[in-house]
Amino acid sequence: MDAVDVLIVGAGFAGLRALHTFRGMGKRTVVLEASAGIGGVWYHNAYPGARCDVESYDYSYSFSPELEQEWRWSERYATQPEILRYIEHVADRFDLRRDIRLETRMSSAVFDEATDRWTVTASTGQRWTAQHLVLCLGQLSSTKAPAFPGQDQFAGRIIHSGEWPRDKVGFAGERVAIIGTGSSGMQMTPVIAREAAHLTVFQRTPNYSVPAANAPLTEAEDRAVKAHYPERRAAARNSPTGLGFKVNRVSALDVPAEERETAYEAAWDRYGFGFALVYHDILLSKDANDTAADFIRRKIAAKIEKPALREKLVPKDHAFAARRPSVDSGYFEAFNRNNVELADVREAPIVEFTATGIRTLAKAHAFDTIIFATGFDAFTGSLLKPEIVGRGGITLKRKWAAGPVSQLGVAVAGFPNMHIVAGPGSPSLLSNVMVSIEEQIDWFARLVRTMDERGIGAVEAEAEAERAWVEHVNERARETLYMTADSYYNGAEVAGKPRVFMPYSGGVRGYRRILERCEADGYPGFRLVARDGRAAVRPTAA
Ligand code: N01
Repeated sequence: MDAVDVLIVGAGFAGLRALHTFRGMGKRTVVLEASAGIGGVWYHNAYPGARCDVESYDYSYSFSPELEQEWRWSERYATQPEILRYIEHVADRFDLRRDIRLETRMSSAVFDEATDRWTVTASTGQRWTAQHLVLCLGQLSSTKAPAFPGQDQFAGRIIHSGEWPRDKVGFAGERVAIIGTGSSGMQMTPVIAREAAHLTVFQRTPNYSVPAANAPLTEAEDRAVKAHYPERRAAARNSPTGLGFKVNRVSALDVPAEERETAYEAAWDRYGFGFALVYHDILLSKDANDTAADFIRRKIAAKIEKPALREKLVPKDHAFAARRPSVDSGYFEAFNRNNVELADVREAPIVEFTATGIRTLAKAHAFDTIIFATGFDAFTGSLLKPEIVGRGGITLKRKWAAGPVSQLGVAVAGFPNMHIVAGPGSPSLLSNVMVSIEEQIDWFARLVRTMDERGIGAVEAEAEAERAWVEHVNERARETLYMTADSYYNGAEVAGKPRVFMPYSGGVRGYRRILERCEADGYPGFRLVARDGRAAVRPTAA
């Protein structure tokens, strides 16, 4: 059994950053990765059209000015292959691979109260002990696929967007089905439509989308960004979303309709997600939201030639951005093609899969390939897959049976020295997750340094603090429209999942201040236990 200081689970963006940081502190560090390659979601979501919906310059590491200057992004929104190349480059440039164990899935982690260390067992049978367990498991890494009657009978291929095969999948001459119209379904639709003989998109809930306005990055743009990268990073960190957009303090309801229209028009086809920030209350007030939603509906409708399709594709049943909207490149326009068909499963539900395709209440469709773009068991799915056993034999599954609870989204009472990156209770998927993971990892690193300096063997969230944080997360969510729609933000994506709001909606800047205050005040809400005696110690406030 190998002994390390820090054991990291997951070799995506977060895991690699954690490895670089902890190893840089002189810690013996190992990363376990279940897959055959590094990259996390960017390894698995290799479907046609997959690309980031955060601008490339912002969806990248900020820890190395040299890396920032060297790497040349080719497009405003990078494609999946380019992002994976970036991740591979980072792994090589910082010599990370030697401490990553691929095809090594953590099956269990058990905390030993006598030694304050975790014993981690992998699918390969290998075992490690570690003082710190850093969970970089991803928020959208546990795929979710419906089980339709007759699914096994289907003679063609079934592929999930989040488990895309490593070999190139071709669709030339094929009849293809896509089930699901979230970001994955919306991104792949126009690309597969161009290749396949026929494409049928099965839609349950029409989704809002704003245009990506993707474009190649010119040399001049690249030089301009690189000349001011620190300022750009600071703007991202100090914006609510981590995307660098300033919030307009004005209410959508306080300006005349024509002025509002002009403002929406200026942001449309330009700012991607930034569209949601044109007015500060778009996500806070239903009336304000209606103004933005109405604008988007008109824009979407104008792209769709057939009136009957327009009626079906335009989102109506939820507020804009209450569920995650998409940032698309030609999704709605794809339905103007002769080879693309919409199957509305609310109108005609899927009855069963057959040997040749899918039978709905309306008709039998024949397919060669069926793609599940049906999403993920978000936030908690991958954290609850392994058996994680804390003090007194309590499992994380049992502790979170009624929904995830944590202190500041980073630690769980009963699970000392377990550090969760971008998990529930933190801004996570409501932010540019790159900003969130780097800030959390740096915070963990400073916490570990403090522990070393003060002879502290274990740090653990206090149950009372955890209750207060969960209440605060809910309080902030109640100020928004997020709970007005069923979504993976609130556990509605999986039947039987606890219906609680998962991410922290107080923004990355506000969240960072809370973490920094906690650190400056000597970690209130955490119990720090000395390595030798068993006495709790409290580092003095900075
Ligand atoms: O998954 P989703 P996704 N029958 O959960 C439908 C990130 N991401 O993979 O809405 C029929 O959003 C479901 O219908 P409904 C991003 O954070 C980022 O698309 O539940 N349909 C929905 O339409 C994103 O939000 C990028 O009614 C069924 C779809 O499947 C997140 O990943 C790109 C069904 C699932 O949508 C997840 O996106 C891609 C059923 N039984 C993804 N079950 C970037 O650009 C589910 N659906 C970076």
